[in-house]
Amino acid sequence: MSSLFLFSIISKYVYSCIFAPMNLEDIKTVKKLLSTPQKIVIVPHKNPDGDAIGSTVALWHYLKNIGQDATVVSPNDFPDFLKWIPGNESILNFEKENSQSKNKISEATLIFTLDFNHLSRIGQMQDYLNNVVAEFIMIDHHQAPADYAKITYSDVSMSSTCEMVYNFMEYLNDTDKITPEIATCIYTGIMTDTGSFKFKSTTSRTHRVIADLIDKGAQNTEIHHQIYDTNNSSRLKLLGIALNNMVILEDYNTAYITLTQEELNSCNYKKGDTEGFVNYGLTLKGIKFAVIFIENSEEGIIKISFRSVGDFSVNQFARNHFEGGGHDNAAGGKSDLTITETTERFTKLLENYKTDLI
Ligand SMILES: [Mn+2]
Repeated sequence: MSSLFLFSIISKYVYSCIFAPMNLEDIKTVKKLLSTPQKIVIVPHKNPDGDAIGSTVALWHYLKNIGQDATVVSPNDFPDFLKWIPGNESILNFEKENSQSKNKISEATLIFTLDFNHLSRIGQMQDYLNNVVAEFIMIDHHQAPADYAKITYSDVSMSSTCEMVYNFMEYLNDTDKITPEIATCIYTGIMTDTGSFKFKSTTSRTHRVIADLIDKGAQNTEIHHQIYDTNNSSRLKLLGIALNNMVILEDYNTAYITLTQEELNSCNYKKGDTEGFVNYGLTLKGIKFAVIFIENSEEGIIKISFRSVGDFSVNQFARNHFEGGGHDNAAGGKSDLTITETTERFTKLLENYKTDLI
């Protein structure tokens, strides 16, 4: 056997492991499930972002339109900058509409979990989902999926769960059922998860999907405006504090930002206000690793976001040191130490990564 031939077999195998479209058997199973009336609950992760809300609400529209009984139940509230998404008003908040949410979950025959792959990502809701009879369908692009779903559509090469929801509808031969509302939801999630189509996960296919969504009624300029032009003076003031606090560690091509609870309070902090702050570190020339540490007195922890450019895997870094994880270039984590102790520990850890970062 020639080595070239062997190489082509191995690379095909590796390719099929990394890039994982839904297999035919799973597509058949989904078609069969959706050909009979189901009671469906769709769940995003806790503290849902644009991709989590976009994908769950897009799927909700689609399932309703094909005659299914469907409800989105979110583990908690979602940020104001998403509160214009068509259909967002139908989302049940598990924390605030607890008994209604529990009823929907206990009656469910089918549960979709979107944009996460481990039930620990849904907080208190986990206890209820562990004990249901419903079958699970997971659609997600994070690494290391857990094994709780009957159907696992997991593909870490995907830009977003929203792009996967588009694929999901394509697998079911239903892209002609994409309404302007669905197109808007999917567009929003792809846009927010790709940093407006600039992250490495953005492929030519992503752009083809986006083009089709515009053809199907997504108002792209309006969506950008709704998501990004929502600053108020207190959020801009908070950004000012964050940038002022930025520490640049040139030896490690790393920049980090800290925000204490007191600083947040001084700017009337609301959930979502610090969205995107971490990315400012990466706009510095030469910086490969950017981090933000945000104190949360209520939970008694420091919440951490990690971003990188290039090969440095923040997913691994967050998993190894800060009880978190995510993607290669974007991940989250937490620390039980004080904010000063946390940044000290972080800076010390960097010594072990010097060769990866220079
Ligand atoms: Mn996502």
